[in-house]
Amino acid sequence: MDTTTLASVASVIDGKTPTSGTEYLSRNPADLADVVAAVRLGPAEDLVEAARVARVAQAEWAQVPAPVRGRVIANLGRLVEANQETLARLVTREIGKPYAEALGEVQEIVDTCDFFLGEGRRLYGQTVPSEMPDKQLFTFRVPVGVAAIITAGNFPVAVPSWYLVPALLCGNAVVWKPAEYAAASAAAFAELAWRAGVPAGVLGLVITDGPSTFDGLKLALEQRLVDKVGFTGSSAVGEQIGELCGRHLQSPCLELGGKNPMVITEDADLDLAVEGALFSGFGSAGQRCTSLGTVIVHEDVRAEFTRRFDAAVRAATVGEPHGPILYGPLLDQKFADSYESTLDWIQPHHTVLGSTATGRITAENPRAGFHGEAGTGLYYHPVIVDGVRPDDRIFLEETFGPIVGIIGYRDFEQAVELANKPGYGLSSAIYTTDPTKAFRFRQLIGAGMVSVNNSTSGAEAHLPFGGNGSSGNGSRQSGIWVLDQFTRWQSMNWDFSGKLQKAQMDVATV
Ligand code: UN1
Repeated sequence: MDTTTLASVASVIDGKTPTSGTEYLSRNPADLADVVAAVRLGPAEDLVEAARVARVAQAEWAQVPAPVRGRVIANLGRLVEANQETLARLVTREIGKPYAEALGEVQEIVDTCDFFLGEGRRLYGQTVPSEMPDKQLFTFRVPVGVAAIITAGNFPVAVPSWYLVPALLCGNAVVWKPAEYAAASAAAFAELAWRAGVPAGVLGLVITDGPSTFDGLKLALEQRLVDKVGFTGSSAVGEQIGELCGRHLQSPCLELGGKNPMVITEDADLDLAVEGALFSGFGSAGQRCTSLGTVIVHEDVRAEFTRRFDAAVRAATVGEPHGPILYGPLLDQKFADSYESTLDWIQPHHTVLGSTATGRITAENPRAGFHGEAGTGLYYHPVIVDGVRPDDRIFLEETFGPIVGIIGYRDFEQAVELANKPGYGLSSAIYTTDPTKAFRFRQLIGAGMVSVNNSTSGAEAHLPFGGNGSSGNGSRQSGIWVLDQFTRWQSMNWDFSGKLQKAQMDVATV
């Protein structure tokens, strides 16, 4: 895979590139002068056309035996593995993800392919007993049809693979709309999928901006060209997508934001908790949906935890993504702009304990540009906000940046109540040496994912991934559970008695 020549990126529909559109420059956030790709943003019609093509191609793809589709997924896994470093380098260059994390991200695709390649030989249905003699009941998984997958750019290839791989394996066609600021990474991944044997019509790549995506999706749904929508992104946009799908009686797969809490009990191993808070609060510059939002720490250990956490943050390096860093720049200018407004909320009434690589307390300036020349990259200091209050925006809203709040608690039930308060329900963590508290936390927390003595981020690719409340509609990705998103159950009953046996009426009484 040669990504150095990937200078222009556009929609690819049925193997062809439409020509209309406006130009957007995908820039390296570590060095804004470095243009990664000229991205052509197509009109809403691109999405409709891709869905039209997909509708036709899907009928044929569904006839390909599932084990053969599994072979295609196996090919994809092998190709991604063979191109792991090239793809990771492109991801790092395009969104500033630390190279070590980018390698891990690409590995997540390989893991997903590993998991699903064998599923082609299973996709089990069931045989079910009937209430009547000489009659047999069955269930089958059937593909949903055409899936429109709209993904974010913070995980520009791994999270899309969570949708694409199972959707294709199950016999669906996919129209994929990646984030425009990560379009080059997406195009490189799609290229590998086509090379692996996914037919051109079965996977369409659509590069449009937000409003055109929404318009295109609306039209495609109205024309009954899309049967399932998968969306990873903000809760606000997720609500709009949910509303649109609901009008067509569809239930989308929504993977939205998070304000993920970490409870630290009085008996916790504080060094372990500091490590977990550092990784999940500041890894990927806090731009994971699973990033840590607020530490909820017992008052007996709060001062000590805060001291150690602050020291760890001060010791960490922020900077060039290929260096030995904790995190690099923010993803893109629009994320930097929105993070700037978060910094505006916290300024007036908080003690800001964050620090820079050089150890300067950031209270005076938790703003950009401390690595390299000012203005060259979208770099931000890490910020710890001690003493957040339960009705503060910083406690309630996702920030998607390198900022972590701290709040104290006295009573365990109160800690769980605080953990649930923001109304998101994606990931959560508890650091404790008391198994009773760990289980109690698991029972009471509203999150889809719970870590015990581990960070809120870093989910493995074969457990159900997803959230509740503002984090999603309860749909789950990853592992076998995602099959329920991309197949529908069909039941069959077969009466071989040679007479009409009426269910509920002709049943033998005992
Ligand atoms: C996301 O940020 O959308 O659990 C997904 C994690 C990753 C996935 C994050 N494996 O941190």
